[in-house]
Amino acid sequence: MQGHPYQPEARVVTSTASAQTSTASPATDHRDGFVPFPADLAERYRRAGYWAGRPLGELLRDAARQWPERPALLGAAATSYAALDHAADRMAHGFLGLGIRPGDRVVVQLPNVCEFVPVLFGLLRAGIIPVLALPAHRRAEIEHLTRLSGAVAYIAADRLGDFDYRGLAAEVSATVPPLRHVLILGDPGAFTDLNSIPAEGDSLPEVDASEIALMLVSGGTTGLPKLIARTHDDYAYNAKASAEVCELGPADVYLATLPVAHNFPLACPGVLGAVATGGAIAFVTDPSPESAFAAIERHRVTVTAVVPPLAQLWCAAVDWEDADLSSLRLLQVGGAKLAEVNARDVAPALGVRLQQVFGMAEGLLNYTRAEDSAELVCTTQGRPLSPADEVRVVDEQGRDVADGEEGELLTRGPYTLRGYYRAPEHNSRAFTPDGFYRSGDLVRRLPSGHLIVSGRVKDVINRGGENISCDELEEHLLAYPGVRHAAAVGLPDPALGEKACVVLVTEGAPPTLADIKTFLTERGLATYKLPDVLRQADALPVTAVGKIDKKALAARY
Ligand code: OOB
Repeated sequence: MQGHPYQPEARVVTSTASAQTSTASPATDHRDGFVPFPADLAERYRRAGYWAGRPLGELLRDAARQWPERPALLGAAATSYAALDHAADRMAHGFLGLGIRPGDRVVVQLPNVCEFVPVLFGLLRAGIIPVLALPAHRRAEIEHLTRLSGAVAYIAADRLGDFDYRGLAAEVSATVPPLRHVLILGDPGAFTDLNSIPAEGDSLPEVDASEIALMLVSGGTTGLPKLIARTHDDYAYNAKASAEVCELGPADVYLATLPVAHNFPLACPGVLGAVATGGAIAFVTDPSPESAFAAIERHRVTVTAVVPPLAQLWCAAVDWEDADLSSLRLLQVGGAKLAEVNARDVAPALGVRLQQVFGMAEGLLNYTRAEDSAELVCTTQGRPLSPADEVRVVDEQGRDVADGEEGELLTRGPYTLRGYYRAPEHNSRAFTPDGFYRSGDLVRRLPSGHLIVSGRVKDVINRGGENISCDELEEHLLAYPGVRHAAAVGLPDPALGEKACVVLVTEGAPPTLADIKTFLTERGLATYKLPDVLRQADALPVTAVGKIDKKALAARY
């Protein structure tokens, strides 16, 4: 198919694979374009016990065996682990009964609702690969993710707020023919009711733990969003080791406050960490203090994860919201840099322990620990989760710098990807020849191993924890009539950390910010990528090599 953004090629694509070409038909085998862990390292991770060789679906099986009567999901009513286990099996049979096969990809775009959990485990148990889209994604992203993954089905809720996902489903299924099934949670309209699919079957397929379990969407790269294929082995380790660091257990109640398709609330330790340790899980679709505090009080929530702007808002809100937050023992904050002054507020304002988390969907996770001093917790973004995480901090020439000096963070380890899915050309730049992922983050490392995030070299705006690829935004802006040059830059913002500013060089009458927002929305771009500020310029500053000088540009405004 023409214009496919990936190269369907050999079964195993190395990180230095050649340039992209398009061929007559898209690859349908899920392993085409997957970059596996090298065999020797995989063996080492297995032997050291990081990889248990058990598929993710078994996490729930084990929990149901160990704690059948304990609450797993806290919705309008509680669902026990035994009931959740059963519901996940029914889902798995239902998907297979529709003709979706193991290895097929399914785009899942559900809000933070309890039903997400049986859907996820149903897919995992059937060996079907969920591609986890964010509720905020719109036509541009969903169409791209569907094509890139070669998805055969799309699962969404009927609506969230004032957005109707059935309209989006209609558009995407019209333009991406391999999409054969649209399953809707709620009122299905013209589509299939997710809860009506046949749900009986004799047996489920054997799932190989070294295979792809699910795909996460990367926010932090150039151009269109990339897919991160996580294996059962690596993701189970990610969730279990994170649960251990956070001392999660059966008495815990985890609240999914951030969108659950995101790695942080999903597996750091999040929903999967809670399942692995028999804890209960509650969800909110609205993270405002009003709604989240009510959920914390009602469900006696003990742990949750937020982005820095939300942490700030929650700290302020204790002055006007009188909910009982006494059950909360741990507040994880990450996704963007938490300023030290705001970090110092958390414990006294909310009466919880703060944990800073510096992570990425690509893998590496850093956590501050329970035993760390208040100083470390408030001034660093934590240290690597695993003893097998390899972290290098390098200068522009790729040479390791001394502790305390700033450099780019490179990493490799038992749960860090070895290449983006179906992106050989990008992979040749995003990884070193020996397989280290170039994070694009600038850090300083302390002798204790703790990292302080000090900036970034990648062209991304981190808008309150949501990463916006400048390339992607600029590409859309250049399609606006009369726009000759476009540049997106992050500007400091007290609430968001950074806000998105676009600078345009135009012919004729310049558009307003509202014009640009309408235009981008019509092009199907997710709302969190819409600019906050628009500036007009006669020309854009360029560097010595002729690239747009983003630093100079940001300094101008
Ligand atoms: C998390 O994952 P992503 O994939 O949405 O974003 C990753 C990027 C990082 O490379 C870094 O640039 C930034 O977001 N970031 C932070 C940070 N946490 C993430 N920058 C400064 N301080 C932090 N604490 O954002 C994510 C995934 C798992 C756990 C937590 C966060």
